[in-house]
Amino acid sequence: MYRPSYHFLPEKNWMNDPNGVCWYRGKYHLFYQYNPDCDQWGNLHWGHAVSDDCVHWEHLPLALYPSVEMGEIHCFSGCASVDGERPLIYYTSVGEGSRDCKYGAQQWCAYSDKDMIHWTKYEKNPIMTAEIHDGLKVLDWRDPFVWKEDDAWYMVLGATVAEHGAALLYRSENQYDWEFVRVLLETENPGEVIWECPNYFGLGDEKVLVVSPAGPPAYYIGKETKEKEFIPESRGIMDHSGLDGFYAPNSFVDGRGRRIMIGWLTENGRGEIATDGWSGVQSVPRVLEMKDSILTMKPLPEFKSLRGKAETHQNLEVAGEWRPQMRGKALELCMTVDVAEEALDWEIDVFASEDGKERTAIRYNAREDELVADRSLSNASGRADQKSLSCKGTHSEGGKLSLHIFLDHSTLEIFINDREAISTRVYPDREDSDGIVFRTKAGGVMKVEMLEIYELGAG
Ligand code: DQQ
Repeated sequence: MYRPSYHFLPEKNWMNDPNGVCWYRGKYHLFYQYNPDCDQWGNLHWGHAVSDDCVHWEHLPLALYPSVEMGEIHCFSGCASVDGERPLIYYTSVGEGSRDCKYGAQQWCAYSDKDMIHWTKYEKNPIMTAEIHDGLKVLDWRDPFVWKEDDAWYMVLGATVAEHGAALLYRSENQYDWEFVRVLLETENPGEVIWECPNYFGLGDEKVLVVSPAGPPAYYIGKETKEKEFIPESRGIMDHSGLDGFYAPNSFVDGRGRRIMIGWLTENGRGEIATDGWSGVQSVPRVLEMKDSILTMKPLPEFKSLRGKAETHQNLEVAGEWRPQMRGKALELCMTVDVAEEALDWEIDVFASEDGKERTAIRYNAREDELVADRSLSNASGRADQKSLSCKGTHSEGGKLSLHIFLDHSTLEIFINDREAISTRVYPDREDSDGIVFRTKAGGVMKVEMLEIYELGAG
């Protein structure tokens, strides 16, 4: 009932962060944190899948197993580095006791032939231990992200430094021997005691640092000096969900030069609903672009290939309640709503049962220019998490709000004005919770300039 049909997920068991997402020899590769034993976090391996279009995936054998004989019990998150002589995986190796993830994490490497299927752990692992920081106390040190620049290789790692989330920068001439360069950036927000899964890349004329601070993934846009110092100029939220939805995103550049990002759609919203042999979903991949120092984020256009039956409307005026004909639990909705009029609140129910008892409301509060995903009735039995998620300030310049929404049984991803998103999980229990309802308060008229609804086939 809850299992998505067009999102990526393994056949069974636990999955969390996307790892080592990359484009190599004409194919998209997706690795991911995976527990082959059960549907709970633990015993972390790296799962692997391959795709021609980043939409339809083929499962491949597990890529990384913990080297138990070397004291490793988890292969934590990391990246793939595919522009050297042979493909490499960099990841964080975690063990027990003095090798635990808080104090004793190490950075390890593995290599493969061009097939990317058989991975061998590098003979001289670890490639880095925390001693590399020369006295600087670095805790929860993990999640390597590597890129090549000029004739050198660079890596950022996430950590806690002096109780602050931080991203640290390293350099290597040969991919295996690394030196610590500096703390690239520390959070200015005292609530963020950790930064996980940093991604650092150039986009347009800017540098972007994306971090997962055990909350909504954030990004900094800034400039870099010749000495590789990062000077942030602005900060934004990529997705207003974090551990309630979209977390630990990983990005790469594909053969068409696009920066594509995939994030883990967590299962935390289940509340009292037990998992049933599987857990975790990967998001619809997002294309990132920079326009006038503004980061934009759009769903990967290849997802259009999944579109089936369609319903379209133009210049629709909704007063009271209106239901499109289309129903379903695997749908895409694109719309532009006129939000120029100040006091007009409205909502769109998705996953809505015929009697309205089970529904997820996507609500617009006009005065605050706020979009809310209200999960209070998403599961009629009340067993799932009912917390609302919201985006305050939708950047609806020119009085137009554009929403691009993906529904897939228990996933909800709302792209807001191509700039940010609310992505989360909902667990509708009823067969008939497949309706859509547009609603305004009495006297209000919601002006929908354009609405397209598509059925989406399996990925
Ligand atoms: N998940 C991994 C860590 C990472 C965290 C462990 C983020 O490497 O920091 O499963 O979700």
